[in-house]
Amino acid sequence: MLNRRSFLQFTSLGTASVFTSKLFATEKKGFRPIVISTWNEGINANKAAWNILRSKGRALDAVEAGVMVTEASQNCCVGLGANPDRDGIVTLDASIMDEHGNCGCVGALERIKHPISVARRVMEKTPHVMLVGEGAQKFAIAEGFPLEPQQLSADAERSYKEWLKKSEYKPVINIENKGHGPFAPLHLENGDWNHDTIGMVALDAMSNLSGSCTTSGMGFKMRGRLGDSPIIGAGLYVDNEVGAATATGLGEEVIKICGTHLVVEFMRQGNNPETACRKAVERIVKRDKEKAKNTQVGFIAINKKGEFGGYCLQKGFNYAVCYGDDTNFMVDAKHWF
Ligand code: SD4
Repeated sequence: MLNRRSFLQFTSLGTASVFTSKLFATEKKGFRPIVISTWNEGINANKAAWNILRSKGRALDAVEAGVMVTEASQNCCVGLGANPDRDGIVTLDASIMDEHGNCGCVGALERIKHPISVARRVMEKTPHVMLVGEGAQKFAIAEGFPLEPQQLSADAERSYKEWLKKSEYKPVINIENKGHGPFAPLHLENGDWNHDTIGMVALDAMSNLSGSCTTSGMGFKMRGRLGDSPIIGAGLYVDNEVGAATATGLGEEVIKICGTHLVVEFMRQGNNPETACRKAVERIVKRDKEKAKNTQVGFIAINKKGEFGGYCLQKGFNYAVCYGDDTNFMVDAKHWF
């Protein structure tokens, strides 16, 4: 069996994707601090989060700083460069949750670069949990967030024009790792375009958990549509006694089972993170197997010990795991079908 030292050497070679939380579950090893996040872009996001965690910073600060990297990136579909709704407007959703069970969310936010930070302000500065649309934008401006120009990125514009030819809404499985829109891949040459969502959960040196989730939602969605990402218990949930989970994929299916709350409750019952995620995936399958066969949903989770895991419906979902200066690697999640 690999000992921890040889495992770390192995992971630093960047070849650890064959390992899953099973390894940790069987070895009963956890890590603290630790941060995990969805899809390939999670690697860069984890780096920013790790900078905070490694110097004994708060998990909440780490999960905000981490996903801000993705929101600001020109090289992925999260944030203002992302695909628009079917009316051609980019609308962003985000949620954040801390170790005290405080949470803040924004939905259908337009022209603001960092929805995750607005979500945090909602949590910290208002008596509410969620602000949406015009009201969320008004609040952001009052808080000093600049209003960005209303214009599609060149890539989103190209995808949108392509989409308009058929105007057909059809989610594409693993679009996050395929390209920029339902007609992806458009930008796979350099492997850059691979997102419309990032979810991140972290455990800090003080043993506190937090999580964040930020998205442009499904490309070419109906105007006004919200997915799971800004909904506490669906796209994100944190219980500091137990663990934290976040979700990606077709938000409607996640909302219907209160996905991340369910994952955390499964961990509370003693399941390790991977098993908890698998059981939530199973719930989606049981509800509507035929639909599940053509849908992608992925969950990732960490528990209070720093054990981690993920599970998804279809092959192709991966997540980034970081618990050391040189230990930041991708894991291919196990899949149901
Ligand atoms: C949504 N769950 O809006 C998001 C989309 C997503 O990777 O996760 N894409 O339904």
